[in-house]
Amino acid sequence: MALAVFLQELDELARAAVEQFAAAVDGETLESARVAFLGAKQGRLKAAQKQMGNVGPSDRPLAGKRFNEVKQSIESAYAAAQQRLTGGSVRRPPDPTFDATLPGIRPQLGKRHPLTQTMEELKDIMGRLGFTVADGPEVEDERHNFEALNIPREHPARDPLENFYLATAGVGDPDSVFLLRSQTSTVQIRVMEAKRPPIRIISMGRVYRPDTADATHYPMFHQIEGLLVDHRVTMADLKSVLRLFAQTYLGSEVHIRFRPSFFPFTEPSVEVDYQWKDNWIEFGGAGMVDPHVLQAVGYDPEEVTGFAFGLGVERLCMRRHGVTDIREFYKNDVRFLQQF
Ligand code: FA5
Repeated sequence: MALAVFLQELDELARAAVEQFAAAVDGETLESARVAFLGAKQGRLKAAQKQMGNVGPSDRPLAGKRFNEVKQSIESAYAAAQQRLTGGSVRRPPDPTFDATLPGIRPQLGKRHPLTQTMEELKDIMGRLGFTVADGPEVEDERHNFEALNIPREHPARDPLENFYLATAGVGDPDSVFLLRSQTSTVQIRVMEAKRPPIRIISMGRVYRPDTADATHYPMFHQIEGLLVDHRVTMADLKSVLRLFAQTYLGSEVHIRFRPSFFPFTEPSVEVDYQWKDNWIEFGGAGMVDPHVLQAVGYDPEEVTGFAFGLGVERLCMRRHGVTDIREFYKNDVRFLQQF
C-alpha cells in the first residue's frame, strides 16, 4: 500500500472521529462512537493499525509516527467528550437493584433543645409586654454578682462552697475575683450601669451553683430575669406582669401567689408561686428594687422605682410539659428530646 494513501486514510479517520465525539449528545452516542473508533476488536483505529503492515518497510517509520499522532488525537477527543457529558465523573453502569419508585429514606432532622424552645417562647411573651432582651457574661466578677446587689462580703451566699469561684481569683478586690454567675440578677446591674431609666428588660441564660443534682435541682440551670425601672412602678405592676406571663405560658387557669421572702437586692421581696393542677409550685424570687441598689448605679430612688424577678426556666418548662425530673434535660437522650 502506498504511504500517501495510508496517510490520507489516517487523516480522514482522525477527522471523522473528532467530529463524531464532538457531536455525541449523551453517554449512549458517545459509547457507540467509542466502539466505532477505539473498539479493541472492530474499531477503525485497530483496522488502520493492521493496514500499516501493508505499507512498504522503508515507509513504515513515518507511517507509524503519523499513526501514533492520530491515535492520540482521537483518544483526547474521546476524553474531552466524556468530560463534557459527565462533568468529569466516571460513568457507572446503572445499579440493577435501584428502584426509583420506592419511597426514599428521610434524613433525621434535629430539633432545638426543649429549654432553647422554652426560652424563645418566653422571649416572645415578654417581648409582647414591651421587654427587650439584654445579655450578660457567665463568668462574672464579685461586684456584679454580689457587691452591687447589696450582698456584703460576710453574706453566706458568697461562701466559696456555695459558688463556683475560678482558680485565678485574686483576693480582696471585687473587680478581680471571678466566678461562674450564680444568678442572672447580675444583668440588672450591667443594664442599669449602662442606661438611664426607663428600663424594661429581660435576660436569660445559664447560672451555676454547686447544688447536688436531684429531680428539681441541677448544678447548671437557666434563669429568666426581668427588670422594670420607671416612675411610680409598684408591686401591683410586678404581680400583673408575672400573672400575665404565667397565664400566657402555662394557661389561663394558672394562679399566682406572693409569699414574703428576703433578697438583699429587693425590698420588699417575695417568693413567686404558681398554682397548677391544685399544687402551688415555687418558680422564683421577685421584689421591688432596693433603693440602695438604685443609688449604687447612680439612679435617684426618690425619682424612680422598679421591680425585678428571677425565675427558673427548667421549672417552667417542666411544669408546662409534665417533666418530672430536671436531669432528663441534660442526658442527651434523643428518645426524650424528640418529644418536644
Ligand atoms: C434568685 O436567684 C434571685 N436572683 C431571684 C430574684 C431575682 C429575686 C430578682 C429578686 C429579684 P433563687 O435562688 O430563689 O433566687 O432562684 C430562683 C429560681 O431558680 C428558683 O425558684 C428555682 O426555680 C431556680 N433554681 C434555683 N436553684 C436551682 C437549681 N439548682 N436547679 C434548678 N433550678 C434552680
